[in-house]
Amino acid sequence: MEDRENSGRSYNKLIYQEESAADEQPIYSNQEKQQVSLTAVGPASSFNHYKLLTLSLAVLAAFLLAVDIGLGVYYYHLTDGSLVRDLAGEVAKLQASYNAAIHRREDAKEQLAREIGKQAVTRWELEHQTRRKEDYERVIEKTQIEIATLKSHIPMIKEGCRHCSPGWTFMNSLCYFFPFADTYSSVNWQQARDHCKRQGGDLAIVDSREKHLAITNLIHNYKDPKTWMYQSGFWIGLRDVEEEGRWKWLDGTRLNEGYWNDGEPNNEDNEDCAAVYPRSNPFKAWNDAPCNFNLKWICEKQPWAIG
Ligand code: 2F8
Ligand code: CA
Repeated sequence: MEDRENSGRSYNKLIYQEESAADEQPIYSNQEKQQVSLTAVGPASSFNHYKLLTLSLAVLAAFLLAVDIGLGVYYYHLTDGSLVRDLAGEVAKLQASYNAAIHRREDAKEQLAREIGKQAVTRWELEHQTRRKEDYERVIEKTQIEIATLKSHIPMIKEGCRHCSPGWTFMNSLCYFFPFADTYSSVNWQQARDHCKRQGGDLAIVDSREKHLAITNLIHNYKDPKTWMYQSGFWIGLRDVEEEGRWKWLDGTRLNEGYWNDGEPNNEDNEDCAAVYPRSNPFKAWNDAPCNFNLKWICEKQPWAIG
């Protein structure tokens, strides 16, 4: 209580001093004033701080309000303004172009499937044509060999025309007949011999190397790789029918030099008749076969008088 009265007195004293400060001598020195001010800092200073705080809060509130209003305006523009409409339009356009792209992709897929199908057909056709081309090439190759062979026969035929019957070939001073044409079917040994005899000849007697090479050279081009080797033989006039293993030509002479394949003659199935086969090695061109087996044959006969 006493303190409060003291402080009140000090406060009145201070006011009084301020009022009379202009025309009176200073009662206190500066140092004393400072001491007075320090003793008077209490309630007045707190009041200023409150004012400052209030003012700051008011400014902050005003600022926040402004931000709030700004955000509201911005949000309005976003949600209700042209920006949103523009974005919605863009999204719709993007959706439309996406749909169109999907559609185009589906179309492209179908087109691709159609093209793949066409390509497969083209590939099959190409394979087919390639096979046909290979077939044709084989035929051409075979035909060219046949043409060459036939050309090589021309001199013999020309000569044969002077010395042999039509269809017979003149070789090594004798006339030979080869039933190469398909019109001649295969026959057994005796039927073959009968055919030759009807033409004024007999089955060929191949009793010299020259004759043998001329014959094998001629039949070589008639080798059919698709036919079993033992079906592409030609009967000749050689048998061991009288005595097994004692081979004799039709003119009664004994066989001197034979051109048997390896392991032949083997009389495998009562094989008493000899045949010549188109072989790459002409020195292994003979085989003994059953006389009732069907083969082609080779006839020979004397030419007309040479002169
Ligand atoms: O293996 C050789 C053998 O081959 C054929 O018989 C499987 C021949 N047969 C005919 O020509 C009919 C055999 O003569 C020949 O020895
Ligand atoms: Ca045999």
